[in-house]
Amino acid sequence: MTRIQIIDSHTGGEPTRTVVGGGPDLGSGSLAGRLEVFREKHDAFRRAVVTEPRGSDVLVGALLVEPVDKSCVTGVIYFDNVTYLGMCGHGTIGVVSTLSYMGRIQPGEHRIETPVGIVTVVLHKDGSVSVTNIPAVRKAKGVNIHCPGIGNISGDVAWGGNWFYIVDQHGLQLELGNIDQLTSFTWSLRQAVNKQGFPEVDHIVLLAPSNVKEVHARNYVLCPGKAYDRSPCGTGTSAHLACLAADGLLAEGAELVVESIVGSRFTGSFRWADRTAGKVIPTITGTAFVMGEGTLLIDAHDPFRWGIV
Ligand code: PYC
Repeated sequence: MTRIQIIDSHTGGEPTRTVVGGGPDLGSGSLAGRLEVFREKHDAFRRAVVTEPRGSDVLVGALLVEPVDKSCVTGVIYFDNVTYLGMCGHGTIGVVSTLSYMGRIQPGEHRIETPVGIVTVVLHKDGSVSVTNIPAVRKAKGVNIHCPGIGNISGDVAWGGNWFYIVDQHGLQLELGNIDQLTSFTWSLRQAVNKQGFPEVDHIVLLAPSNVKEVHARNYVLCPGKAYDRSPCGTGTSAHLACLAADGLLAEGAELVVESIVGSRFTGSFRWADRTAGKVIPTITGTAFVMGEGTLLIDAHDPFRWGIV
């Protein structure tokens, strides 16, 4: 029997399963290198942790690893039901709350190493967490896509730790009751964006105004494996901030409050990293709650021990 120690949390409704023990040996290379070892040699471990029958399409995994940079409290590699993520905002907030629950960190500032760079986090005394992300940037503005069955759509392609196509003119109601329609719309859009010059895009963001006065935008975010983000998506909000900054629609240091399709909120802001290149350093604040801990058991006789493939 193989044993994997996990702690489950959710950030604004979006779950993170942090692997705190029993993970595969990925060596001692860079985190980007170790992510590739994970992908090439231990993909069954990813499936066992986050996919059915132990997990579900919405679950994001976070494998804690030794950081290369010893000023970091941990290294972490994120993964979901189909792939690996360079960074994950809701996941980082979940990891910080998990480390706090484990007694590994106290309120204050800490550094966490990810495959795409080091992020700085602040665990606030009230339990909320601010993540200062790696630089975000808009790659292309007003990218016109022809989507079969939908028509022509225009959106921005931006990086916030993952790649996003961000659309605000879509004519859809961002309501939980419309999840099937939103998912099929964004899934078609993703195929079209990928075929029409942007193969790197693996998340789609739909934006709309919110009904709540203090909230600046509501979003629906499609993740790589077709699940939708229950949180407002930290890397998606980072990419959104890069677009607003590039268009001069949000000032450096001003707050952007974004709500997810389930009504949970992140507050974001940015500072310029390189104004000429349009690069910003986003900070995202949200709250996670630890909701379970345990040991996953991998029984050598179980035909579905590595997930249903
Ligand atoms: O919060 O960055 C995020 C995220 C990515 C995928 C799901 N959540």
